[in-house]
Formats: sequence, structure tokens, C-alpha cells
Amino acid sequence: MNAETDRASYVTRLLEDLGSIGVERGGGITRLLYSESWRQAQAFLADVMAEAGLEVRFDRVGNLFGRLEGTSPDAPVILTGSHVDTVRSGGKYDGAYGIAASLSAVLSLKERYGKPKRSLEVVSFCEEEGSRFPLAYWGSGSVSGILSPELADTAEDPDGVLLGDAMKEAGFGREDQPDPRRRDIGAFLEVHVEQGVILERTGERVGIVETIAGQRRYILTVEGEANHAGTTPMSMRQDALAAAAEMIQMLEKAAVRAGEPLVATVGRMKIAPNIPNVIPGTVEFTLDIRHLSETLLTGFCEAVLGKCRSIAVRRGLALRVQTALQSRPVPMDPLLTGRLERICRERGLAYRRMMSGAGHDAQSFSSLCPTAMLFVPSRAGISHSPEEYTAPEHLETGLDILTEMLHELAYEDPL
Ligand code: HGY
Ligand code: MN
Ligand code: MN
Repeated sequence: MNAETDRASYVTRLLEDLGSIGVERGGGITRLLYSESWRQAQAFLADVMAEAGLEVRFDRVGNLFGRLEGTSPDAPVILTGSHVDTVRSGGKYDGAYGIAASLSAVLSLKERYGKPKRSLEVVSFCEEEGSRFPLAYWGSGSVSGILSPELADTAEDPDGVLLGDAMKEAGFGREDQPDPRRRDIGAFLEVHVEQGVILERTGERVGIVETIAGQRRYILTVEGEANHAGTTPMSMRQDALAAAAEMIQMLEKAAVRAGEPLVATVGRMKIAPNIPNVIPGTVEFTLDIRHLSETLLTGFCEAVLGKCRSIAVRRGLALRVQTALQSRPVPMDPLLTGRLERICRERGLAYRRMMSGAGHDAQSFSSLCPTAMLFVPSRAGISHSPEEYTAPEHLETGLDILTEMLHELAYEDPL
């Protein structure tokens, strides 16, 4: 086998191994922040990094770094990687591919060129999805400083466990562990599966991300009155679920009317007391709204939240709105996207510049240092599902481009 196929098979093997951690009967993968499967995955990756001869380090929130020291150790670090956590019943590639490709790229550069000028670091971010706690980007946001450590004292999971307690339970959150905040990063690169169907439809091999959509996540709590389903006349009800249903219908209609690229999703709902013969007294549900334009995103959110309040008032119910996440649309670095484009052209690869409707760790870095993302095709655009799949030749393309980018940034040109 030649070096190229070696590097590629290293990625597929890592994906298989990582994909076996947190796998469920139905084939989905669940690795929620600070859970046992999350801990196993980080421990596995720490071993892989150590075996590869990288300097391994965890920071205080559980981000894992593998460092290949450069000949100018004080020069800005070239950081590459992605997140180890998953959604519930997620796929094998989201996040994991970025970590596996980064590891393979750094290892092959180490074997071929030895020490870089600028240190190269592979990172497995502890959390990006926001699948357990009502925040996202806890890993990259702690490194870049866009999230404050105090969030650990207030963010609670659906079982009422505080993020800070879960962090300590998993062996992190101690003062003697390295502060996650970094100020020595010169550039961040992330390779990721597209999680959409554009590349597959157009036949292009590579997506060069220009902008990552802005995101708002809210938790709406509708307070009505639980009551007997048989004896309470329709005219006397304060049905929290009927009100929530009207709000969700309104939201969907408003999003369709607003048109692309705006998207709005209600992904999680809790009903209390959730009993067939009791009128729901309390309903809590999430809103996930995204757009490329900060102004239009803000305007849309204000409008639909206003309509939700009017629905609650008209029905004599109370409505509480908590903001769980506000991330602005972020542009990627034009010099780095230009580099990616040149590398694709040199290889005769069909590529397209595109936006990302999905949020990514790269979003956390764009205000800190030059940042770039590249996508490889997802089969049928499916993601956040056990059906998530990307063909080996596409994984190899992303690996090849990432390796070249890292070679140029860490061994050759100044940033
Ligand atoms: O939700 C997202 O866009 C990403 O997968 N965290
Ligand atoms: Mn991801
Ligand atoms: Mn995801």
C-alpha cells in the first residue's frame, strides 16, 4: 500500500473504532458530553495521539489536544480538529471525521517532513452539539473565550444535572488543570462532512465554506392548567399543549413564508404531566432558528416570539422564553478559502464555495484567528442519523486537501 492509501485507511479505521464507542442497538451513536461513552472516546483518542508520538494534553473542560511541537515553539499554533460528542443516535462521521482526518494528516506530515516550523495541534473538542445541556460549542467556545466558565454553574441537563457537576464527575473542572482559554492559535482548520445534499447533487467533490449560518436556540415554557380530560369543558381549558401546537404551526408557516436560507425547528418537547387523561398543564419546547443574515435572523425571531406571546395571552396562559444560544453568522477567512480553492484547482477537483446551514466549531474561532472549513459529500445529505455515510474516496479527498493546507501553514508560508 502506498502512503496515500495508508493515510486514508488510517482514517477509516479510526472512524470504525470511534464509531464503536457509544453505539446503540439500532446502530445510532450517542456520546453526550461527560457521559461514560464520551469519556471512553476521549480516552481512546488520547491513546491514539500518544501512540502517534504527539504531546497529549487535556484542558479543564475536557478538550483533548495532540501537539507536534514546531522548531519555533512560540510561533502561533496551527490548530485542526473537530468535536467528539454526538447528537442522540447520531452518525459515525459528524465531528469524528474532522478528528480522524486531522490526526492522519498530522501524522503523515510528521513522517514525511519531521518537525514543522509552527507547532501543529489536533483537537478533539469536548462538546459542540448542545445535545445534553442547553448550550453548544462548550469545547471550542471555552478555547476561544466566546463562552464563559460561569455557564457551568447554571446550565442544567433535562435530568437537572448541572454542567459543572457532570464535568467534575468526568474528572474535569479542577483548578489545577489547564485553563481552556487559548491566545496562541494562529489558524484553525476544520474538515467536516457536508450534512447536506448539495455536493452529491452537483457532483462536486469539495465544499469550501464561505459563511456559517447564525443560530438562535430558545426554550419556551407554556404554563396552563392541568385538569381532568373528561370533566373540563373545552371552553374552560388552559391547555398548554394546544397552545404550543398553535405556536409551532405559526412558526412553520412563518419560516416557509420567510424563504431560504432561513430554517426553524422544534426539536425537543416536554409535556407535563404527560398522561392521556390529563389536560397538559406545562409544555416546554425548543426553537432552533438559523439564517445567514444577522438582521433577518433577529427580525424573524422577534416577530415569531411576539406571536407566541400573543397566542399565550389570548388563551390565558403564561409563556417563559429562555435564550439558550445566540451565535452570529460568521465568514471564513478569505485568504484561507483562497488557498483551499487553489489547492482544489491544482488537483483538478470540482469544488464549490458554499454556506453552512449547520453550526460548527469553526464558528467559535473566526473572531480569534484565520479560520477555514471544507466539506466532503454526505450520501443523500443525511446526518444526525445512523444512516450518515460518506464514501471512502470522499474521505480521502478531504484528508488530502487538509494535509496540503497544514503543510503550507505549518511548514512553509507565513500566515
Ligand atoms: O446543529 C448543528 O448545526 C450542528 O450539528 N451542531
Ligand atoms: Mn459537527
Ligand atoms: Mn452535528
